[in-house]
Amino acid sequence: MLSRVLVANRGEIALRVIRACRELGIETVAVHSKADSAFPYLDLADETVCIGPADCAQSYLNIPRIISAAEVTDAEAIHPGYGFLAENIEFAQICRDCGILFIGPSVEAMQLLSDKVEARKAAMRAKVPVVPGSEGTMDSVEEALKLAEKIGYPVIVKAVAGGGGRGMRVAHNDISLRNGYTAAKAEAQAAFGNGTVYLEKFIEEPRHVEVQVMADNHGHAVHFYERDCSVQRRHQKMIEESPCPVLDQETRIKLCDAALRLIREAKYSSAATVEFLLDKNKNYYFIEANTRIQVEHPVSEMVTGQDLIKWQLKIAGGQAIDITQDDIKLNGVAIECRINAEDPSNNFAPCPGPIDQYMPPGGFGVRVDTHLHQGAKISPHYDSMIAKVIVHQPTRKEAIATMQRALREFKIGPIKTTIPACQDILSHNLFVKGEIDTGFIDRTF
Ligand code: MV4
Repeated sequence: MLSRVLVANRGEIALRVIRACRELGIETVAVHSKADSAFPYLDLADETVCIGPADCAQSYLNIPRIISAAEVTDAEAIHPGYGFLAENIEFAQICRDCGILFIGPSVEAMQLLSDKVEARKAAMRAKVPVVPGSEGTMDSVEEALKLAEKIGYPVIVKAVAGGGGRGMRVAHNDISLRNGYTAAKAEAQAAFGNGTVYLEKFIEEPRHVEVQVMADNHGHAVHFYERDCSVQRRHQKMIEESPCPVLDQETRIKLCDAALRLIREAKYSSAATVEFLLDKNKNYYFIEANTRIQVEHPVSEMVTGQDLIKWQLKIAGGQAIDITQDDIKLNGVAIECRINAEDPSNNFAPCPGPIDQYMPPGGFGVRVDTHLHQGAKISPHYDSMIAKVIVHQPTRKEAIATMQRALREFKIGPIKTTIPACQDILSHNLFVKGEIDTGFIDRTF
């Protein structure tokens, strides 16, 4: 077992990791910026280190400062949470070079899966269905045009290094493909320093379904079923749920087994998410894999009764996964709403500021993951997500009712939050029927 872990993150996920460490008897070091020094969750760690000013580049993204903090506090491992350095391969390599355990996959697995064409090739080797498209990269517009003719329009040009929907262009004919190819390359070069692109058939109005997996360093891998994350606004997830409301049990098992085959092919360890698109005919296609614990991991925890952060910590400490796939049962329905400090009536503009009023929900089936408290100040320097409300109930209908009840109780003021936007979605008849896809929000609201 690990003895001391540095938590290289802030806010709710830092608190989430600190809590899991406490329950496992692992000491924690919490790092924080000057803007975050008043947050009470820091007192729950065994030690705290101020690593710099509010600006992320000088604090939560500053590798030398975080490594130094780990060295002076004698932390043997670093949990990166999500965002910040969680998928930074250079950071994982530096941790390794410094003899600090990075709580995540190996550098080699990160390299393989962060390259979307390499990940696609690995999926093909593992007989995981991928979207019809290019074998490798598209090195000229002529090559793209030729392939588009073969697979048929519409197609989508994607950046090998892509993320957050950047470096992507949909094309419905040769002319828009010529333009899209050039635009995607330029955008990817500017955003990621890598203009390499590939081509896929464009799947229209898909659902976003992702499988939670966990693997250890002894060759064991298990899945924790799937999450449906189709409720997204401009590539930002708003509501996630498990299980996916439209999957039958047979397809579910095939999908989850496919995710496990990819994870084994990548010789993966720690937590991963394998993302798929699900089309109107319930065909699923692998699109990418995330090598971190994700924001929405609690919905998988609620439906399986498994603590995913504890598994990450145990696996990093060298323990084997000592449960079998049969021990992981899907129980009921969980839904998560992300609460952001944003104004839904002003195009979701960030709304930083002091929280004078704070009244969280509670009661049967309600979990709130947050670092908030009355008197907290929301800084403009960081992500606007300030809380997650997770509900767990036997059925989807009951889960929606519990979420409506919980959001009605949740009082945060005077800053604006996405609570009313989540309430609108939850009461929309298409959401209630589960008849949604990734375009639902942008079409409907
Ligand atoms: C796609 C697609 C349709 N067809 N690939 C968007 C971000 C990146 N993770 C992959 N994305 C998509 N890839 C093919 N071949 C549609 C999307 C997409 C999307 C995917 C998941 C969740 C929300 C989305 C919103 C718009 C487009």
